[in-house]
Amino acid sequence: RPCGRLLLTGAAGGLGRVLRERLVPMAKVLRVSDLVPLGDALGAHEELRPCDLADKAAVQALLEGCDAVVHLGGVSVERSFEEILQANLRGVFHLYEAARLNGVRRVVFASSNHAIGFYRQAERIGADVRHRPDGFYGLSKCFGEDMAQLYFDRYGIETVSIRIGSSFEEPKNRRMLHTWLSFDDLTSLVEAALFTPQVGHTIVYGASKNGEAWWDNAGAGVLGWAPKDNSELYRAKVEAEQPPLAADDPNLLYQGGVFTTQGPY
Ligand code: NAI
Ligand code: 15L
Repeated sequence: RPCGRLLLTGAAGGLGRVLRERLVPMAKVLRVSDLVPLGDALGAHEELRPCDLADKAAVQALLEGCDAVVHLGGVSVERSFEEILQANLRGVFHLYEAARLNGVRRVVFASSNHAIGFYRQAERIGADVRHRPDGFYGLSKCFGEDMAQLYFDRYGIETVSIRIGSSFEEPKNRRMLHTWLSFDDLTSLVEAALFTPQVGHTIVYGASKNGEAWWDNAGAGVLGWAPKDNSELYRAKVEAEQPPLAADDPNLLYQGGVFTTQGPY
């Protein structure tokens, strides 16, 4: 088990539940945390630590004794600015301050394609383009990436920011045929992000080896990561279930799809 104590935030969420199982072989102790109850059943090498990311003192205590963090916790869709402010903006500040104060050297940050969601699907972009958030949620991921950069430049805390596309069991619609990240590819990416030496602050797109990619993924090379799964396997099913999109449908125009039109809440 290459990591000593590894913290997983957002452990009760969709990806948290997937990674909670899959991170077990990577750490001697897995500390799992969320705002909502995680149940009482504990794995042999698990510690349960409920915590609100908006509570600075609580987050400082949460990171005590940890060697690394996989940070999934927060609001994961478009919501009011106030909600995003607490969980994502304050939350990510509290996390990095706690990392600094507790000597935690590595963070894997769940960023999102919605940090660049207003790029058109016709564009092929790298991780070095200007942010084009498609809402307050996407904006909070831009902030998280910049926070990671600041804490690397000032304090040497390393982060891999993964701009996750759409990580679900299967791609759910036509847009996700481009953005899908399988759970196996997510796991190998998080593992590479945790254990590759000297990543500084690396931004990488989290997408499987799908047919038509929108993203040039130099960060993947830095991590020695290559995805294995391919959404093409699901194309026939998705296209049978979902009629073709109209030419002006945001799900066909923008990389962030319908997030470009959601809110304000
Ligand atoms: P999710 O919404 O299922 O899980 C997020 C978890 O964070 C929830 O269990 C929630 O209770 C917790 N949380 C919310 N506010 C909190 C607070 N104030 N304090 C502590 N915990 C809090 O989201 P999912 O799909 O598991 O995503 C995980 C992470 O990955 C999120 O940060 C999301 O933004 C990011 N992401 C996910 C994508 C996906 O396709 N699933 C795509 C892009 C990014
Ligand atoms: C995200 O950032 C969300 O957390 C997830 O629920 C999906 O909506 C995903 O992006 C997506 O763009 O498909």
